[in-house]
Amino acid sequence: MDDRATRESEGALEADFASRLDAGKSIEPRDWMPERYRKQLVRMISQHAHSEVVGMLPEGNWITRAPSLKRKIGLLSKVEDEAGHGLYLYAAAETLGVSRDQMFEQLLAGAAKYSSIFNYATLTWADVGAIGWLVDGAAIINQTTLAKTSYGPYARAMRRICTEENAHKRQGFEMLATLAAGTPGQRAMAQDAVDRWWWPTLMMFGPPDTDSPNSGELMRWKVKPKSNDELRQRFVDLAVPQARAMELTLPDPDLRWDEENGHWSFGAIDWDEFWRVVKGGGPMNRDRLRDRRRAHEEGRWVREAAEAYEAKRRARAETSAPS
Ligand code: FAQ
Repeated sequence: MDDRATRESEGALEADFASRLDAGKSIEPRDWMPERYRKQLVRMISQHAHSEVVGMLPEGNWITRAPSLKRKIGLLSKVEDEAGHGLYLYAAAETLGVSRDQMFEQLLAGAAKYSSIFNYATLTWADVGAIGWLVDGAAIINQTTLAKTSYGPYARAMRRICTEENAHKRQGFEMLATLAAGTPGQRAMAQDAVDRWWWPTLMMFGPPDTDSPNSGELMRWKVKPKSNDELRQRFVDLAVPQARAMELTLPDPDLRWDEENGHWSFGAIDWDEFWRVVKGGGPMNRDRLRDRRRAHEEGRWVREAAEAYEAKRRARAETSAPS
């Protein structure tokens, strides 16, 4: 094919891609897509997968210290769900031509991003409740919109994940509400956890729209249905009445109901802190990577055993296949 014919056929493919998006149809792995669309999805889905897997660490720390059997079972199952979410998301990213090994390599080398929120320490049991209520609550707001994202495998993974995250959020709220209604010491512990997790949770939604280099492209391609600031505002609007229901305060003296626009207006976010954490300078960045590397090493025998089992199964299937 000469250059002109190639350009014309690429133009037709691009037009077809654009019309699929305009018609609200999903893009599937075998469909043609612009290289940049593929790259943006790999970036976003792999970061999301890493967030789920690194996100197991702060709460995982509390499994052996849960205050009762009931709480231990609830937490254990939440952390297991997060491993499953990582799995769905790595599988969705693999449909775009990147291997799971490549993604793990980038994470373990410290070259991949994951959510800033998981670089904060879980100091008390109440932090487990605050993560469920605030962090899972924020993740659901973001992920419910991503369930309508234009890339089919990502959208389907999101629908499944959102169902489970909803249960996590409710579990976290119930834990925190129980502490808030408990002894003065328990109540203080719940309030302290909310004071420490509130601002980092608002940062989870990413930089303000005016400083978000990827949003324009992602929204044009219907990968990201809503902007960072829109989702952050929606989260605040839902969280304020929930905090009030538990009689806990949110650590923002500027939080006010705005009659004019019908939203809660909130104070300035410390974006210097956000970028410090994203660039590796948060309180727990080094610990998280160290623990993730160790977990990967300790799981090596499981991966090797699974591969050996699969090789044996294939060899057996080949020898028993009719010739
Ligand atoms: N942390 O241009 P934008 C969970 C980076 S899942 C670190 O606005 P974009 C479940 C961003 O990557 C939580 N980095 O980027 C759970 C970009 O850098 P790059 C994870 C961040 O993609 C709960 C740069 O800043 N959820 O919590 C963050 O348009 C409890 C410029 O930003 C997802 O990943 C951040 N917070 O919007 C697990 C959802 N924010 O790559 C365990 C899917 C931004 O150009 C326990 N992702 N950056 O070098 C998204 O919706 C989007 O990617 C955003 C960022 C909203 C995160």
